[in-house]
Amino acid sequence: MMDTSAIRGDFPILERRINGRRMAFLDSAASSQKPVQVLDAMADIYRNSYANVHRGAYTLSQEATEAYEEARHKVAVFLNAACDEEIIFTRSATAAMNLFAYGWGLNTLKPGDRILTSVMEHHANIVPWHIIARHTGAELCYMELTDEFRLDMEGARERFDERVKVVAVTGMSNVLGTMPPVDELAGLAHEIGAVLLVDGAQLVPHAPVDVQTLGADFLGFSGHKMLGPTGIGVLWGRRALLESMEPAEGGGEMIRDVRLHESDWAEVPHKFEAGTPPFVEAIGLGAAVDYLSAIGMENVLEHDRELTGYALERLAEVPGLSVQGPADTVDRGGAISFDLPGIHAHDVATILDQEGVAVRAGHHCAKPLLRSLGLTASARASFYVYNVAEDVDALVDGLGVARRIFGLDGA
Ligand code: 7TS
Repeated sequence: MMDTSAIRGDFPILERRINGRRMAFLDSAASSQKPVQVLDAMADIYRNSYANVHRGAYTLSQEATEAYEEARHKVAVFLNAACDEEIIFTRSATAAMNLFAYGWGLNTLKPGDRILTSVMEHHANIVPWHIIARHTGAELCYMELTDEFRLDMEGARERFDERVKVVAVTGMSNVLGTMPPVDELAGLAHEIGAVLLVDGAQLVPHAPVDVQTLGADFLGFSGHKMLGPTGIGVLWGRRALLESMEPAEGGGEMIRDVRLHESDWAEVPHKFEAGTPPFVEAIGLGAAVDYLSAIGMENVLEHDRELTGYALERLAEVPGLSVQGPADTVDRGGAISFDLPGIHAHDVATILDQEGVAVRAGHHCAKPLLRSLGLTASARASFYVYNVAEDVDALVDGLGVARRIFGLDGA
């Protein structure tokens, strides 16, 4: 199992006090904190080996290029990708999803085709499809949820027909914590000849992912939610599909030849990495992957599950509070959204901050989902490798303070 106190020692920011209190950082679903190993890896490049990649014949450029390609290899191994070329570095999960939507969707979809997604998606897996649907005449369709906040597979099955060309679904909801059955969705998608994109922004940081058994054809995620820096993300895709896909951006580094009126693309992955890539950030992500691999992703998942189970139990003690998400920890990650009737989520978050507890409040960039739940906002606590039971206790104590301030404690 995990040595949480040793892990906490690697995160300098956790020593901070907030409003005079021990900090309980419960917003890793928005962005995680960074261990010294990641900070040092990035500082080392800037201090000792910094020059643009894939250009110079000189030593610094060669060292930076080697470190960048080594980071690609680390990510490939982390995901068990068939080869390093299947790893496309992007700016973020959002950019990865947009790259797929523009590169694949814009050039493939036609009027009458369908894009199938779910109501629990983050805007990053909805809005690009609105744009692509507008450009191509394809139609966006949705899979719904059950009353237990799971994907309604019975209803979903009826949506799979020959009109569906792409299924784009989250691997784990950032609001509900729900982890839909990706393998089953992959089977359904492939039966009708559709491709499956998994939004792995929450899944990849929190669970072991083997792209050779996952069933997806494409997977997008961000570095900053998995201990890495901002400004780096990944689109993994099956090599043959990436080779047949058009680039979404043109510029330096992505070409084999450029003439006055046309150009030819470089091989994957470079075809999709126009311009100077965020290579220092990629190297930081490589260090984050090393860190997570040393812990073991099975252990990360188990740790999240234990904390989630404990938090669900403790939150049930708060009168009136309702959790939006599965009530148990089966196929459920550590993002727990809740509503405390009588107190707006932003007030909850502000009072919790006074108590040193950081949670997110709002629509979580999932407005269609919040609307379907009859909410405009909720508060959300989310966990990662450095969280401990004491953080959950601080959250529950803080909610007691909020209830007292708002006169909800029955006094
Ligand atoms: N998909 C999911 C499921 C997400 O949770 C997020 C970010 C994204 C895509 C987009 O990732 P980005 O790195 O490109 O921004 N989710 C959140 C969140 O829940 N709170 O802040 C960001």
